[in-house]
Amino acid sequence: MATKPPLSADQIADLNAKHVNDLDRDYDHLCRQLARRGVDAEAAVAKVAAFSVAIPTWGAGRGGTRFAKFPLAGEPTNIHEKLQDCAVVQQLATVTPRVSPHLPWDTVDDYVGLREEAAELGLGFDAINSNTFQDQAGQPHSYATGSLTSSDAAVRAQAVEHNVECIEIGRKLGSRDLTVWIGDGTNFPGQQDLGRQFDRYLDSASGIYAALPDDWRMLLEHKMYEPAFYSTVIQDWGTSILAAQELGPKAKCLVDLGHHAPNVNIEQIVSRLHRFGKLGGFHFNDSKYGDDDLDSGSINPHQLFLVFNELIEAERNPRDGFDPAYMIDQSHNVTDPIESMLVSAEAIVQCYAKALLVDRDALHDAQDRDDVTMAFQALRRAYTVDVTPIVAKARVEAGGACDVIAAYRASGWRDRKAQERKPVGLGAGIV
Ligand code: PSV
Ligand code: MN
Repeated sequence: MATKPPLSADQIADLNAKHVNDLDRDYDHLCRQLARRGVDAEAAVAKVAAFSVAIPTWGAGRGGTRFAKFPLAGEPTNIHEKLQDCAVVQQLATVTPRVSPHLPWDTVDDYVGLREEAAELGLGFDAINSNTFQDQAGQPHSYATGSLTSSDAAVRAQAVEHNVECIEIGRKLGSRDLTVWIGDGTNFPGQQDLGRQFDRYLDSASGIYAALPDDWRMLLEHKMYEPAFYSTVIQDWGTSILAAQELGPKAKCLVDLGHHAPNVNIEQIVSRLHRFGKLGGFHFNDSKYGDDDLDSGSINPHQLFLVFNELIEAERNPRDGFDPAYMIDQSHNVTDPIESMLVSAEAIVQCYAKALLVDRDALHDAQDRDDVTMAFQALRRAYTVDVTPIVAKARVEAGGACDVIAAYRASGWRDRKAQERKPVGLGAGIV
């Protein structure tokens, strides 16, 4: 398995050659425009250069729905190939230096070796995601009745043990967060006692919490519904923060942007969680109806901007600390996953950059004077700026591509992999 970075720096520089003059001109023009408003574009470039978002190993493969998966020639079929594809994303986008693995999907015999392999590709490991939402071959007990909240103590013990094993593996990989999402819930009224089910969750989760190293966090991910369709145990941020408060300071809440009721004010949830020191992380994606799988910023980039606006407010007023784990969590059903991750990373950084351009003094001053129009204008003026040159400038200075999609397509990566990698079978994908 080749473990050097997939593309060479010269290749990327060659691909950039025809864009850099235009980029410099566009960037200078934007700097002058922003300077007239008293906004420092260079400061935004520096912040963007320091920003990063992890990418999910499972996002490197073609996803699917419960109906079908349509494989892509050359898509990765194991963790080693997934790491290579993630390395391509990082080389071109430069803001995705870590991958978030999912166990047991990414199980290997040698995790120390896997960490070295990733490091050679220029990657580290982010939060470990446990999986007790499906049965695995050879597992003694089924999760058909739930996992951490099952009425069967042996099932609960198995689910706790899996999470503890995830922590042990994560230590070898250099992670410091365990993300726990469970699909537990019910499909019928009366199927389970809603209160006792939550009690069982708290009891099992405290068993996992007890195994956390001192510098680790347990990120509790809520989701309104799916796979359970009548009730879900950890269904919203209210239940999530109650559980996190009960468990202790190392337990935080993770907000997956697609896991809320339609039209919920997610930016306000961000603010609330931060207020009580429980904002642990994000799964970025977008959603039109009830899904959680569309590409970040593809449906509602304004919401993403407003979320970043709250994150910047939180960073400026860190209270007991501000260190959320950012990760993309999407299912790429109809695109080349590398292209989706490149475009999504760019959309996320663009919304961050726009939020950086908000004139905070003007915003706070307008808020204090109850000047509604000017408060909204402070946000609108930043949102309408085309920040492409700021984002591209930071990326090119970090050795990445000016035009990420053009560079990726010119690299011929997927066609080469289609020749080398074994084909993927048909079947249902991740829902
Ligand atoms: C559940 O829908 C989720 O958002 C969780 O984060 C899972 O780990 C991930 O998707 C993959 O199924
Ligand atoms: Mn998620």
